[in-house]
Amino acid sequence: MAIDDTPAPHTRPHAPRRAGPPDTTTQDEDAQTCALLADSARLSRRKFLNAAGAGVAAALAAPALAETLADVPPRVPGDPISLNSKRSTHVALARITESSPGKLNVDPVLAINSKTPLDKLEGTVTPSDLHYERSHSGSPDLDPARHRLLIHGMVRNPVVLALPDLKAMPSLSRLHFMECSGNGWANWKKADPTLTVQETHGLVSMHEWAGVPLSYLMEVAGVDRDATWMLAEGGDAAGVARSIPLTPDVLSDVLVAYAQNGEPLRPAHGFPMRLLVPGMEGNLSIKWLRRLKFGKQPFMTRWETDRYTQLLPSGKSRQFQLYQEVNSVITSPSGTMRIERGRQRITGLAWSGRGKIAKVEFSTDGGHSWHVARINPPVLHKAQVRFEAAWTWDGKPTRIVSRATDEKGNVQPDRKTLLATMGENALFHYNAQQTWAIDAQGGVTNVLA
Ligand SMILES: Nc1nc2c(c(=O)[nH]1)N[C@H]1C(S)=C(S)[C@@H](COP(=O)(O)O)O[C@H]1N2
Ligand SMILES: [Mo]
Repeated sequence: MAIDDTPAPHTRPHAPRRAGPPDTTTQDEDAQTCALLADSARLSRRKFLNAAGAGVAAALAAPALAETLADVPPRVPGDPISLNSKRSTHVALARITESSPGKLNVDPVLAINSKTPLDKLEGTVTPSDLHYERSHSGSPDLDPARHRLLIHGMVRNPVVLALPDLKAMPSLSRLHFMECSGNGWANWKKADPTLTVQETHGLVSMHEWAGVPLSYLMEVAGVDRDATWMLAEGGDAAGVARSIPLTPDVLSDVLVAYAQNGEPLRPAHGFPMRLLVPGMEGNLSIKWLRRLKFGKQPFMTRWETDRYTQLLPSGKSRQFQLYQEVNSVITSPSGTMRIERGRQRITGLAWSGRGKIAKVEFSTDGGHSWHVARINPPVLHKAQVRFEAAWTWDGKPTRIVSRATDEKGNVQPDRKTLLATMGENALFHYNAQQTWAIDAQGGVTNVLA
C-alpha cells in the first residue's frame, strides 16, 4: 500500500512509535504506519471532543473522520509552474457594481463603484483585485515616468517629486482599513431583503500599504508651523480634491503610498501614488496624487461644500464629517445565505477610524442578550479585526446582530440611536448595527432592527 508523507487531517505530523519492545515481526511497515495514523486520529478526536464539551461533541458527531488513506482522494498530478498564480477554478470571487445606493449589478459603464465580496473572504486582508473601487471619473493608467507630485503653499521649499524621489525616502508599511463614507448607505431608509453583505457593506477593505510618511514630506518641503490644513488633489479627470486638517492623528498616520499588499498600487487604486488617510472617509485618500498644498483654512472645494456633506434632520448640512466611526458586520451567516440547524460559526469584521477595536459582541436573539465574540489577533490601530463565535441554531426564526466598541469607548449605535441624531436623509457614515433575520428554513435576509 502506498502511503503519503503529508499528515492526514486530525493527525500529528510525526506520530510517535508505540512504546514497547522493538518490532521484530515481519509486519508490513506501511500497514503499521497506517495503524498508527488511525490511532492518532482517534486519539486527537477524543482529546478534541473532551475539550470541546458535550454540546459541541453532539454537533460534531456527524462528519466521519478518515480512518485510512483509502478514505481520502488520491494524489493528483499538477500543472506546470506559472508566472502568475490564478485562483482555483472552483472559486469565484468578484466585485459587484453599483450605480446608486442599492442599485447593483449594473453595466460597469454606469457604475460609480464596485464592492468587495466580504461574504467570501477570510482573515482581514483584502486581495488587491477585490479592493472596493470608487472612482468619480474612471481610472486613468498614469505613466510613472511622467507623473509628478507638487508640494507647495505655506512651505519654505516648494518641491516637485517623481516616483524615484519618493522611493529613495524612508518608508513605512502599515495595515489599515479603507472605507467609503457611502458604505452601508442602502440601509438608511429601508432594508432590501435580497441584499448580500457584499452589497450592504462592501465599500470597506483592508490592505498593507507602503509609502512615505506625510510628516517626512512636510519636513522636506519645510511646511510653515502655522499651516493647519492641507489640500490633496488627484490627477484624474474629476480632479477630486479635499482639505485635510493637520491634526496630531493625521500627522502621525498619513502616508503617500506607492504600494499595496506588497506590489505597486494598481491603476484603479491610484497608481503610481495616492494619499492614505487612515480612519477617515475614503474620499480623503486621494488617488493619482498630484498636489499637496498647505494653508491656514480649508480650501472649500466642491467635494466638501457639496458632494461629501450630510443633510441633517434640521435641514442644515454638516461639512467635514471626516471620521469613519466604529462599525462591525457579521459576514457569515449573512444576507441570502442558508444555514442548517445545529452548530454555526458566526464570523465577521469590526473596525474603527478612531483607533483599535476593544470588543465585539454578538446577539442571536435580535439584541435582547449579548455575548462577547473572540477577536483573532493582531488587533491593530485603524485596522479591521475578524471576530468569531460558536452558536447552535435550534431551527427557530431569530435575528443575529453584532456590535463593536473601540478603545476610545465608542460603541456602534443601534439603528434607532443613529437615526435619532442623523434622521433618514443623510447619505454617508451609516454605521448602525447590522441585523440579519433567519427564517424557519434557515434563510438569511437583510432587515432593519
Ligand atoms: N483622484 C481621486 N481620488 C479618489 C477618488 C477619485 O474618484 N479620484 N475617489 C475617492 C473615494 S470616494 C474613495 S472611497 C476612495 C476609494 O479608493 P479605492 O478606489 O482605491 O477603493 O478613493 C478616493 N480618492
Ligand atoms: Mo468614497
